[in-house]
Amino acid sequence: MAYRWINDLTQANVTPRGAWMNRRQLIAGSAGLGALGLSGIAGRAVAQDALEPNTLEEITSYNNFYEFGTGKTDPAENAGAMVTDPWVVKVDGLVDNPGDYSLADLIDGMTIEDRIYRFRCVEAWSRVVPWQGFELADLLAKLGVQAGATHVAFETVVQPDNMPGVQRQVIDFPYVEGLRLDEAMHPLTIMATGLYGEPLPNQSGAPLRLVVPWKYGFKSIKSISRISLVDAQPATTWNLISAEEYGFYSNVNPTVDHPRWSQATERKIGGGLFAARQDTLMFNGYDDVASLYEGMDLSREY
Ligand SMILES: Nc1nc2c(c(=O)[nH]1)N[C@H]1C(S)=C(S)[C@@H](COP(=O)(O)O)O[C@H]1N2
Ligand SMILES: [Mo]
Repeated sequence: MAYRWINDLTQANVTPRGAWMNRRQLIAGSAGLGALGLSGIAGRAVAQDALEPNTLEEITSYNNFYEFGTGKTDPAENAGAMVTDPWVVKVDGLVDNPGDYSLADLIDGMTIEDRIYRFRCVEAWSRVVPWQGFELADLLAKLGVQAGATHVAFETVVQPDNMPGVQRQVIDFPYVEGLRLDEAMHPLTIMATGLYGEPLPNQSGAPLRLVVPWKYGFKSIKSISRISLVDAQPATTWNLISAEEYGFYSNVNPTVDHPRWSQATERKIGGGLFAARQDTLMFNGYDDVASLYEGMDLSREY
């Protein structure tokens, strides 16, 4: 599998020394990247100092993954039971190459990249995550999107025996999510396969999850087992649960409050209980996507 460094498209970002050394080893170990690539990375590492990734521990010990329970530590405690190998992803709908793909066949030909992204949960906590993954647009090109497709729908695997939240039916499963096709094709939208240079831990959505950094975290559906190209806006889990609170778009927007709390600020995980809250940014700082929503009233289409 190819491995290349792609700078976060819209954010100045930092690669902390430890992670950078790790990345340098990863890249040095892959084919096709010479001294030029390494010096390019070094240049960026010096120049950028805006995003401070959370630790692996912070990213994997405080999670939302209701299949394993509603508590923040339930996923870390329970997700180990999920079977992620073998893994099958059903691809169906308006697509040239439908089928039941093994994970390896699905991601064959994709280029795995590093993407350090902000992540903002609708509950007003946030963090910064060094993902590995590939652009969803590349996968859609490989699958062959047919004329008439307007949206992409996703489903999470259901393994009742291995998922206590499914057994207790804490919400309806499977967890479902979706994007408009232009959102899905945007280069910031990735399918993550790893973080900190290791395969995704189960609680983070192994072996394959969506990451849409300008939207609230619940759009970033975990442990994907089905991808469908469809011709209408698909149902999405949190919108089904409470449409007034959770819209289909769910773009991060500090000016549109949740009915029960403000979205103007956020608490960065790992900052400690008394750390200052930070301002939430429109589109979580990814202004590049604003053109996708031109002409829309984002207070109505939240
Ligand atoms: N299948 C599934 N995907 C899910 C969820 C879930 O409960 N089930 N929770 C969502 C929510 S609310 C958030 S904030 C993110 C959390 O991702 P993280 O635990 O890796 O930070 O996953 C999202 N994806
Ligand atoms: Mo969330």
